[in-house]
Amino acid sequence: MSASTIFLDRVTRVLDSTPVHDIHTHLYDPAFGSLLLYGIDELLVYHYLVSEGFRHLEIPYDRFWAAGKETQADWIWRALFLEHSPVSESCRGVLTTLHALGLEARRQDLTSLRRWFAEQSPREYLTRVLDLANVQSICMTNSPFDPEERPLWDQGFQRDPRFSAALRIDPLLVSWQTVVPQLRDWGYEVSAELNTRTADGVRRFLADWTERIGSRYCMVSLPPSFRFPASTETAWLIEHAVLPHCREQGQAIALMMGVKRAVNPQLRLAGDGVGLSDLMALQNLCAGFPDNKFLVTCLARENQHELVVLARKFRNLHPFGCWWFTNTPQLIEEITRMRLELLGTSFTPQHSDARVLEHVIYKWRHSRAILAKCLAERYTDLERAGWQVSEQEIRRDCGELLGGAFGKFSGL
Ligand code: RAT
Ligand code: ZN
Repeated sequence: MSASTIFLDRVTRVLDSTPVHDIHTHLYDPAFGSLLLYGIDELLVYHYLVSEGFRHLEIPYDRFWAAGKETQADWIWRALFLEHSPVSESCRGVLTTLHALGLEARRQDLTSLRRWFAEQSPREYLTRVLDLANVQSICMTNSPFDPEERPLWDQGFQRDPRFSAALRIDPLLVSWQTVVPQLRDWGYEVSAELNTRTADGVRRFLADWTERIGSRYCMVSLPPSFRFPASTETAWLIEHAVLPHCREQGQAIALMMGVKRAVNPQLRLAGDGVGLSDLMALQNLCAGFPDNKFLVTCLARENQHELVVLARKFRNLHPFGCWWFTNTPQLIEEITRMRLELLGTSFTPQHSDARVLEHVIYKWRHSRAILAKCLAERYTDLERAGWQVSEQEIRRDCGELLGGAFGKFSGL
């Protein structure tokens, strides 16, 4: 057996047995009831599959959205799995998931698959799925502006310790004018005018929600047009409210850069696109605010190298994840290799972005396999350079990559 094959086996074993902290998902604590999505229909109407389904579907968008979830799932199943081979990453994900659950996609029709999921007892099923994915903790995406989740936070509930919270503030930063009346309604003294009182009001809002939900970090997704410094509401609010709030809390701000929302609004959630970000803005933030910590992922492939180089210059910058359109085997491998070669293990290679519970199974299986390959390559090269890598060192490195480095950086 070649040195690289031996390492691949060793690293695969360690990675598979190291529980991961999934630092960004769209899953919910089971207390949120129907907001925690699971089952075959949810898997099939995942927006990654919807956009692929419409490559083949000839029905009008309106008809698709007016149909029930089962009908939508039937259409997608037929278009992407029966009439064409399911070779895309999102389709393969459904198959990996069913296979891991012991279900045979070819033999069972959707009716029998639906029956199987309906028979699962939700609490035990949650544990089974997390075990299959070897996920130790799930970080949610929690928005005070979401009318579906807000009432439960207001009311309070018994938390599942496996689920932590992250405060998502997109509307605050990207559509300030629409948020002002809402904040005022909730008792915060803000005005459309950007002044000290407004900054104080926003900071109070952020502090209240950080406490209410036990948020670990603040988070925002930004369009390619984001600039900093700039005479925009977004830049002003970041500088005068969000960054001081994060410093006060000792927390990081997560910036997800490069999403073009609603490129095709007819596709709804599936209609967002990608654009090149100006990472000069990130450089200015990292240099101008050394006491703030920036967790950053970029959506454009073309931004990945600059992001990694910036992280070499600024220790208050931590790259994370292969986000959304970069969450495909080819790009995960390219990005992960680049990060390992330029940053060692001081980054977080992946998050699942799961929207449906079972997503954690395939996203982590696929990503762990690629990470194993990239890491084994690095160890093989180290041995060629005369450096023996011990089992304990492999464990340490895998622990850092699957959440340890993130925890240290974020002060958790
Ligand atoms: O990956 C996704 O599911 C996207 O729709 C987005 O939610 C993205 O991850 C985000 O957090 O904005
Ligand atoms: Zn997300």
